[in-house]
Amino acid sequence: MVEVPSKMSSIKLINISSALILCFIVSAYSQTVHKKFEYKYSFKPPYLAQKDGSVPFWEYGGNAIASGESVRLAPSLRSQKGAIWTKQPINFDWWEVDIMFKVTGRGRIGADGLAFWYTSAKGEYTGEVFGSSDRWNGLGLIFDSFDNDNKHNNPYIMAVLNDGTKVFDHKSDGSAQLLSGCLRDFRNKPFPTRARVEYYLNTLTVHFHNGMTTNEADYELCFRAENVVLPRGGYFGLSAATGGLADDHDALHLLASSLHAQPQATGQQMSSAEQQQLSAEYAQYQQKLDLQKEEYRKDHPDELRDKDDMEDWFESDGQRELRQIFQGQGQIHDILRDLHKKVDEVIGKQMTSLSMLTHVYSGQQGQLAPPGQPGQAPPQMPTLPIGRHDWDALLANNQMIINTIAELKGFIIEVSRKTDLAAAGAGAAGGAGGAGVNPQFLAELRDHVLQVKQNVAVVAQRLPPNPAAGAPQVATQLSCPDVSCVSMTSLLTVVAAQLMVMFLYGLYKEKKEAQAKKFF
Ligand SMILES: [Ca+2]
Ligand SMILES: [Ca+2]
Repeated sequence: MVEVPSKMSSIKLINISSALILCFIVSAYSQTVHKKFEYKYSFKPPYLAQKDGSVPFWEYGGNAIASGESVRLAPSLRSQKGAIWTKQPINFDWWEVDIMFKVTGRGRIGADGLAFWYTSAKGEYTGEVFGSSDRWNGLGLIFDSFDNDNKHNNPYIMAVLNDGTKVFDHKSDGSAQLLSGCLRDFRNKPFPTRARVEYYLNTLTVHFHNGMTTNEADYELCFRAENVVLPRGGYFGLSAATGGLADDHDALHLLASSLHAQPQATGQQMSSAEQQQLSAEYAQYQQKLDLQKEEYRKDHPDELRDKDDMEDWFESDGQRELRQIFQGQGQIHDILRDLHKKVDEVIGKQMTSLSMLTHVYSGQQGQLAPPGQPGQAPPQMPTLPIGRHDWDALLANNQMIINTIAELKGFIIEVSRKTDLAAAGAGAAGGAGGAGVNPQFLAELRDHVLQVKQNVAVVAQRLPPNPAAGAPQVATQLSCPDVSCVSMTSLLTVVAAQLMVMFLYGLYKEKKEAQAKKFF
């Protein structure tokens, strides 16, 4: 009797404690990670590249071209290589990098791919591995488009660690060298694809956004690897290469953040000298930009207006249609994701209820099983949820009610039928008293009256003051002086009135039921 609640409470306790531990871990983890955006190791539009083509804090080479909106690491021409690297080595241990890129090409398959690097030294622009040097020291996160080993497992995303000695095995797509990876298609997506690389406390985590939407929530885990040791003070880089087949490889942004266990107050700690220098730099850039804009406007007044007009106000039918399709698909995707979440919730709740039910039921079974304990009180019914025998009882009750209602209905129909017959008989006899009544009906009535009289007589016999009251014999005009006697006519009247009331009730009920049926 005490066992079920104790079991329940112990399980609840375990659940609560495990949830608490999980909460603690999650909150500890999320609380301790402090992110700080590192603009000196990032690039993003607009004004990604300046007028002279340089990207602030970055240097690029090979066939790479930087514009205001993106860096084309390798264009869709044969055997191109290009890369972009941070100028300064990274001065923090743990980091997160979000890369937005597009790999697009006309072919069903493309080549070669794109790579993100964190290496102890910048790569050569003439290197052999996706636009960068082989035998690197550090991490290469490679987006390999082309299936060299013909195992139908590309495009593939993989992390390859190197200590500066290994040569990347292109023939096997690095399948024997990779740390971890995931099979994801990143080519020709409606929106830019994204990768979020996190390196924190020697754990490397890569999330990938497949570019089917622009929703920030659509990152999926590609892999997580622990005990990853990368050299300190490395450089971030992005590179790409084409081969016989060629895609355009565009990097749209690279946003780097440093990750810290303690909150960073560097914003306040920044020396005033550095602050002044930075604001001076910013003002200088702004002035330069305004000047250049002004000059450009003066030089090409028509071109600018035309260009603006064309680009801002018109779109081709195809573009419009595509845009609408993508918008529609995006909405469908959002709704599907919501539905998915809700279904998950429902399934979760169902599983919980099911396990609770099973637990309670098995607990009851276990208690009822041991016999030979007659003195024991019956097991206490748990308040929630309802046991199986409750359901059985409920079902039985329900069936009984249905049967009773059916019987009542039959009875009422019969009564109403008889009343109709009686009324018809009375009408045929021209209202001549009870003479025209159906004989069968009369006989039944007589029978009933007889029964009533017999009952009355039995009661009268039992009454002590007048034990001499005669026993009822026949259905004639019997005088019964001790009991209040009822004459045949008055009895008939009462019975007829009763029948009338029942008939009316029957009619009323039928009507009500007919009305109720309309709603089902
Ligand atoms: Ca390959
Ligand atoms: Ca392959």
